[in-house]
Amino acid sequence: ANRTPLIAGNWKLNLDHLQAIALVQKLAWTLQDGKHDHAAVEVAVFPPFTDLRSVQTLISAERFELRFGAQDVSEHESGAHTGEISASMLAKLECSYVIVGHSERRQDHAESDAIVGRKAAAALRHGIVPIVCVGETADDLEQHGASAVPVQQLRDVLAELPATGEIVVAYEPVWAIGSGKAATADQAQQVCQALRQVVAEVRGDEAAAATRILYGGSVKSGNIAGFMREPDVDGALVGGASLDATEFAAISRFQ
Ligand code: G2H
Repeated sequence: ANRTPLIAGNWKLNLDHLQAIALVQKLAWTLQDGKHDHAAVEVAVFPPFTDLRSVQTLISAERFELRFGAQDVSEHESGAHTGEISASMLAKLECSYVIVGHSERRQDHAESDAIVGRKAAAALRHGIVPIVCVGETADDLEQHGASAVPVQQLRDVLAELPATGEIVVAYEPVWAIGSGKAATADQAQQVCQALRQVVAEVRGDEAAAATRILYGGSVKSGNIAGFMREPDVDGALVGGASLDATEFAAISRFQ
């Protein structure tokens, strides 16, 4: 299948505003210096909400080919939901993507698969591609093996979605997040293959062949090549290593 790889940088709760702008600029220049082919490998950054307007202004003024998105979105369209940011707000900021169901949201904010699914549905209603995160904890891994929990999470999220509309899936084993202990390429492939099978069951073979499935969890320049060699791994969701322009650019060229 000819799926365009996606390298997504999830900044989480990091950097102040000026650092955010500086990072986008340095990343864009580093990619340009390396003659990065954005049509061949998509690169996207996910700053905190408060940086999105400036990031959008910089990217459009400089005609950078970088994509960007938000780290979360409300399931609601508008109304009495203090502190929430809607998908229509993100669409007006020209966000291409939004991350939903990151394990840190699931853990810290008790987000269920139903909530994650409704957030993804809200994104789709406004033309934003949701990056749906799934993954097992160390306990899940011990009790059920690697794929059972992420497979069930994805089934439950897809149940909330219309049958069509582009989504990206991110497999992030919770035990590999920020721990420096990434899954092996082979482990990632096993689970990503199982997740593609779920997409095939729910949305059909054609959609499954077109859907990008990312691996996330302690990805860095030293291990990205191994993941990208796997047939069902179509890119990476990168946390810590996305905060350094040189390192993230290296990941974007798979080395
Ligand atoms: C997983 C990942 C980014 P890190 O959370 O989503 O973070 O690369 O720091 O493990």
